[in-house]
Amino acid sequence: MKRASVLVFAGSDPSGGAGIQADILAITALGAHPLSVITVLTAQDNDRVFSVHPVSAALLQRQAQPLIDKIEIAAVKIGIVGNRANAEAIAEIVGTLRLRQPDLPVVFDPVLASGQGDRLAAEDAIQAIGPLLPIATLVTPNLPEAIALCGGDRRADRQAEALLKQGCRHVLIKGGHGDDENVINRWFTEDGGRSWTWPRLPGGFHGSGCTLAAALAALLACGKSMAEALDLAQAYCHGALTNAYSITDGQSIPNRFVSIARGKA
Ligand code: PXL
Repeated sequence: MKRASVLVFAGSDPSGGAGIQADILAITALGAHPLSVITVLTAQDNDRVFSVHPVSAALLQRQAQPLIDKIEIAAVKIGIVGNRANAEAIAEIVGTLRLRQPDLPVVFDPVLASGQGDRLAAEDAIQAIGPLLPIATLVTPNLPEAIALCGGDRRADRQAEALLKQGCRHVLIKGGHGDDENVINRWFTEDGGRSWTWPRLPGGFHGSGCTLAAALAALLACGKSMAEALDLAQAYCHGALTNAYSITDGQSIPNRFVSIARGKA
């Protein structure tokens, strides 16, 4: 039986909570196959990032080439890229793939810092990700990222408008970083959108954003529409957080082995 492949560009998180380790689990759990190109090595635990080491753009390209030469890519997921040179290399690879698949879905999680505010790029993160906004089908910033990417504007509709103007087709602004009772995630697209309200779960999680973006890429790879993918991926992510487990004190690890239907482990 053939599985749809998701080409992932993301950083390694040795703690197993976030980054490509999270993406591999979420994509596998949702029935697609992860092809994992590592952009950055990090030194971190479940709470703090201690250092960030981008691979060279040539090594990034070297990892991707045998995959794109042989395997049909059904979706692309982009997490942290480390620097501008890597962002440019990824944009070029996506450009090549789109010559034969103009509709290839690309999910871009524009991570500017870890959940605790630690740096995840070797350069200015906003500068670094510039080439990726125009090629994204869907961008998934959290509230601080949406504000930072839009020059400080605090209104979600104006943030989304600014991002859509840069060329991406859909924007999901995630409310997880607020402190209201509920988390509101807002979807904006050229001709509409909608919002979802989730009860805010107690405690902190390491890798929730990666889990959601990877789940979205897997569902789009499996042929779901954007509206369906957004619906199912959030339900899956909420289930993964509800069933999160602890490995030490501090942030918990989302449990990616939950069923999409019931959000149960
Ligand atoms: O959750 C954002 C993120 C993405 N990628 C890597 C990370 C983190 C957060 O820590 O470490 C590699």
